[in-house]
Amino acid sequence: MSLPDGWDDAELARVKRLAAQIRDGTDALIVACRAPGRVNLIGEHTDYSGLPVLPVAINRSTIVVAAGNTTGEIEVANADVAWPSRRFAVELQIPPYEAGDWANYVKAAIQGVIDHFPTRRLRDASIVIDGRVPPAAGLSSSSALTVSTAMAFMAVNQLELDPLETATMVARSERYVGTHGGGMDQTVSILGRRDHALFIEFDPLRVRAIKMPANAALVVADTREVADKSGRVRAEYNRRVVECSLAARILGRALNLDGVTILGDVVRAQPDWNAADLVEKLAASSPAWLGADLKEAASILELSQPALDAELLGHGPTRIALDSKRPLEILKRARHVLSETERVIRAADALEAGGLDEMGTLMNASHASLADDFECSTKHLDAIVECARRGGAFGARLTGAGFGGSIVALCDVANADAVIESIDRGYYAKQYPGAAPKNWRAVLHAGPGASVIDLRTA
Ligand code: NG1
Repeated sequence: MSLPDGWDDAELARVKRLAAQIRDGTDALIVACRAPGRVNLIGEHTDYSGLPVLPVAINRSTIVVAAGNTTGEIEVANADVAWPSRRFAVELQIPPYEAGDWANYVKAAIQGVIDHFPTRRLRDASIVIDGRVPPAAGLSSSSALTVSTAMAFMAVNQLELDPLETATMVARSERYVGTHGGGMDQTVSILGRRDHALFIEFDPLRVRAIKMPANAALVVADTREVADKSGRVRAEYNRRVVECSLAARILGRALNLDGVTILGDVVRAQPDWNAADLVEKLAASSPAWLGADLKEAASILELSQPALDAELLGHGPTRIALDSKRPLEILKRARHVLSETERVIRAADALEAGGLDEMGTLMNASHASLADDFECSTKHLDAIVECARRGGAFGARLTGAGFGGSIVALCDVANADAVIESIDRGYYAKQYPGAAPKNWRAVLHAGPGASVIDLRTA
C-alpha cells in the first residue's frame, strides 16, 4: 500500500513499534493518524473574529495510534514518559482533568466526536501518542494533538466527515480546555498542503492553497519563553477575545447592523470597508477602553449587564474569568484586528505573485501592530525578530498567540543560514551563553495536512 504524503518508512516503523504496545486486548482494527503543527505567516488574533489567516502546516507532527478496546474506558499513553498515562470513561459530558493537564486535549477531542455524533454508540479505544511538535512554542502542538486524536478516534469508530467539517468540529471541541480560540490551527493541520500556505476564511470556512515561492525559506526560532496556554496566557488570550467581541458589538450598533458578535460580522456586512474608517467610527462611538465589569459596555449597548456578561463570558467550566482590576481595551484591539485583516488579504496576493519583499514588509507591520495595539509581544520576541531582520530576512514577526513562544522569519533560501547565525549571535548567545541552540531554531517547510493509515494493511 502506498503511504499518504507525509509518511515515510522510518515513521511507519516507529508507529508499528507504538502499535505493538496496544495490540493486546484490543481488536484488529488499528489505525495511526499524523497531524502537523503550524506556523502562521500572517493573520494573528484574527481567526476568533471570523477574519482570515495565512498559515502553513509544518513538517513537525503528532502521531496518534489507536485501536478499539473492550475495557470500558479510553486508555491514553504517551511515548514521552514526561506525560503520564490516563484513563477515563466515554460519557455524554466527560469531566475535564484539572486545568493544565495535558490529557485534557485528548478529552477535548473525544468530547468533540461525541458531540458531533450524539446518536452513535462509540467504542472505547486505547491510544498512544507520539508528539513531535515542540510544546508551548507557538507552533500549535495542542491542535496537532487534538486533531490527531479526533481523527484516530473517528477512524476506530469508522466515522467519516469531510475535512472542512472535521476542522469545524475539532476547532469547537478544543475550547473544552478553556481557551476560546478560533479555527486556524485545526484547519491548517487538517487541510495543509506540501509547499503551500493556506489562505483560510471563516463563516463559512473555506481555504485557498497558495504555492510558496521556490526561493522562500521560513526560519522559525523559539524565544524559550514558555507561552503556557493553561495559566496567565490563557487569561490574556480570553481577555482579547472579549475585547474584540465588545468592539464588534459597539461598532455594529454604531453602524445599525443587527446580530453582530464578532468583527467579521461587521466586515462582511460592509463590502467596501476599510480599517481606518471603521476604527474612526468606533472611536467616535465609545471610549478607547471600558471598565472590566462590563457595566459601561452594557450601558452603551443598552443591554442588561447579566445578559451581556453571559453572552461574552459563557458559563460552566469554560467561563472566562476577567481580571476586574484592568480596563478592557477596545480601540487598540479593533485597530489591530482590522488592519491585520487588510494585511492578510494583501499578503495572500503578494505571496501568490512571489512578492517576498512586500510579504516581509507586511509581516513587519503585523509584528508592530501585535506589539503596540494587541500587546501580546514580549521583549524576547521583539529581540529575536530584530535579529532575524538584521540577518537579512524580508520580514519577521511573532507567530501564534504570542506572550512568548516563537517567531517566524521569511527569507531567501540562500540567506537562511545568515538569518539563523544572526539569531544565534544576537539572541541565544546573550540569553543562554554557552548553550547549543541547535534545536531552538530551524528552517521549517510547508508540509501536508493530517492523514490516517490503517495499520492492518500498511
Ligand atoms: P497558539 O499559538 O497555538 O496558542 C492561538 C489559537 C489560534 C489563534 C492564535 C492567534 C488555539 C488552539 N489557537 O494559537 O486559534 O487565535 O492563537 O492568532 O486556541
